[in-house]
Amino acid sequence: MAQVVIALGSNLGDRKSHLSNARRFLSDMSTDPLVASSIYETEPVGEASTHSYFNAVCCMRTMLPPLELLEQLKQYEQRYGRDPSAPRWANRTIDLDIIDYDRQIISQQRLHVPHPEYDKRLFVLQPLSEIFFFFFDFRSGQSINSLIATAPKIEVFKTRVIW
Ligand code: A4P
Ligand code: MG
Repeated sequence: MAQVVIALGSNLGDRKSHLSNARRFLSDMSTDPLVASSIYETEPVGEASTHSYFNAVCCMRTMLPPLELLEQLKQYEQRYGRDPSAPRWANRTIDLDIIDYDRQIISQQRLHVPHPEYDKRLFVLQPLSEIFFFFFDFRSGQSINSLIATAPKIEVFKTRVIW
């Protein structure tokens, strides 16, 4: 059984509903109760992203191997309005990224885990620190607080949105 951290992001349409629906989907897939962070409103990173985001992080458990899990996430994104031909980092209804899969390093054409650059993204690190206070990057040994301190600064607000 693998413990998996998924990052959720939405900056198009009804962002709260997109996150809530995706949370239910992850919960249904998880063999154990899902652990979810609060929703954070975050400044968009990258030129192709123009609207502010709702971001969150969930931790699930699954028997699915990494590539099968990725396939499920990609199918879900397309069912829920994500345009697969949009350029990288474009505005999106829902983005589901595998941040960590059972503390493994995976380097395949379609899947890189830990997710590239998650350790420099406050929109992932801040919600991650809420559910995993003792998280550390197992490659560098850096604690989550130290990653947060050194990541490029963007505006990140913890919301009280119930989801
Ligand atoms: N892929 C490789 N590794 C992974 C992985 N660990 N998890 C491949 C998921 N997918 C992975 O990803 C494109 C392809 O990467 C997939 O088909 C898969 O085979 P994608 O998630 O569909 O596209 P993307 O999101 O545009 O690219 P990427 O690299 O995931 O970018 P990010 O990191 O998601 O950045 N600003 C704020 N504030 N909040 C955000 O959430 N997100 C982005 C996108 C930009 N700016 C943002 C946010
Ligand atoms: Mg992504």
